[in-house]
Amino acid sequence: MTAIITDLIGLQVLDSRGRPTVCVRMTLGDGSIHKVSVPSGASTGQHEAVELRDNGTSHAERFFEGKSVYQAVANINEIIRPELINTVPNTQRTDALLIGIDTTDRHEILGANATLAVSLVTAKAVAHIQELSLARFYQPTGALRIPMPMVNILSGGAHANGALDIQDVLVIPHGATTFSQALSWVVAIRDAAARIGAAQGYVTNLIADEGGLGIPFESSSQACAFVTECIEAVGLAPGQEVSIALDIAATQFYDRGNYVSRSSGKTFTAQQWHEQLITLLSSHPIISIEDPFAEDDWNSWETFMRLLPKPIQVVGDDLFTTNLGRLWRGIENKSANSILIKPNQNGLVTQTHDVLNHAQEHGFTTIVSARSGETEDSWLADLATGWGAGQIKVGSTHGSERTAKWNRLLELEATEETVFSKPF
Ligand code: 2PG
Ligand code: MG
Repeated sequence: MTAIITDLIGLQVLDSRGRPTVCVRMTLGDGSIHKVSVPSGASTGQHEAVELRDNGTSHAERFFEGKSVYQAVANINEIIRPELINTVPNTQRTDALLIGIDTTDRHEILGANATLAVSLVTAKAVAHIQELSLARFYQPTGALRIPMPMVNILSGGAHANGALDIQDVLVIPHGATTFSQALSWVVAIRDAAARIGAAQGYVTNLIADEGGLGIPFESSSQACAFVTECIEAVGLAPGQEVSIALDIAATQFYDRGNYVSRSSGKTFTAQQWHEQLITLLSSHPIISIEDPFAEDDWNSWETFMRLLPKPIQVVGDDLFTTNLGRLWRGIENKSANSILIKPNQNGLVTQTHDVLNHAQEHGFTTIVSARSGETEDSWLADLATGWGAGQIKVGSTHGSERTAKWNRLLELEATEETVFSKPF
């Protein structure tokens, strides 16, 4: 039988930060080989599925500062492999098997880095058997919807050693008519940021984890004004053709009810922080804001949604952690109107897809997202497209782990019947 799994091997590889991560290789009876590597976050939410690291266990060695993933790899090779060998790959069955082996909600025993790798490689293998790309496996017919990119220009927070309080200042090139045009605009803006920043006397060769510039502006407002200037400098119209998106990643600087700004040295109550954000939104061409409040500060999210000064996308990342239960709460209480979809926050492909579908059914926009620690793998681009996510967030245009995803989207656009998604 050519469609049978003849081998499954887990191994430890490195991510874009030089930290260990899980890779898995599945061989089928027809001799084909399918590989998946999984990403890893830095600004992780506490409700995410558990990324198994060897810290403090017998597997840990003195290298990799306890961050090795030998236990997760052993779980693939010793526990999962025997269950899958000589079976026909099937995504539903694999995910059910993984849930059966590890009944904890957050994949604490096997590790979400192990489960996601196996879950995804199964999807890749099934797509191969059907002679489809992963994107076409999820959407076999009709024009594929290439997602609108949300691209990092400036980085702060956990990705740039706190250069800014907020984590990302990004741009959305919503006036572009094709993905390749959108990407060319963003590359120009990113280059302009380096050029203009240097001319203004900033150090612009500090490249953050996701390829953005780690310029230590005094305030978020100054950073937004700078990005607006860069959009104008390349001849594009801020607000009409290209707008700003922010990832505040507020969980990172939340402390017992307060938001503590490192750059200004000020501590804000939730109410004061709300006012700061409203001023920011009213002063700049911002159309999307992610994690404006901390992951469990639900009340502040709900008040914020009720009092928005203009219609914008309010995205839950740490708030939802790609978890259906948390999404339900957010839908019922109108805590946000958009969700970031990160497969490794969830740990299983079928469940991640379910979360995305539920969000869309309830009028939420969906943004499929990479992590700050990435690999050269490009499956995310196929998932975002095949699932009709609408938007994709991959970091900046620098770094092969980022361009692998952009380049895959360029390939899909050049070789398939496609339409380019509008952001909302
Ligand atoms: C985020 C992601 C990607 P991390 O917060 O949205 O930018 O960061 O992977 O570190 O959680
Ligand atoms: Mg985020």
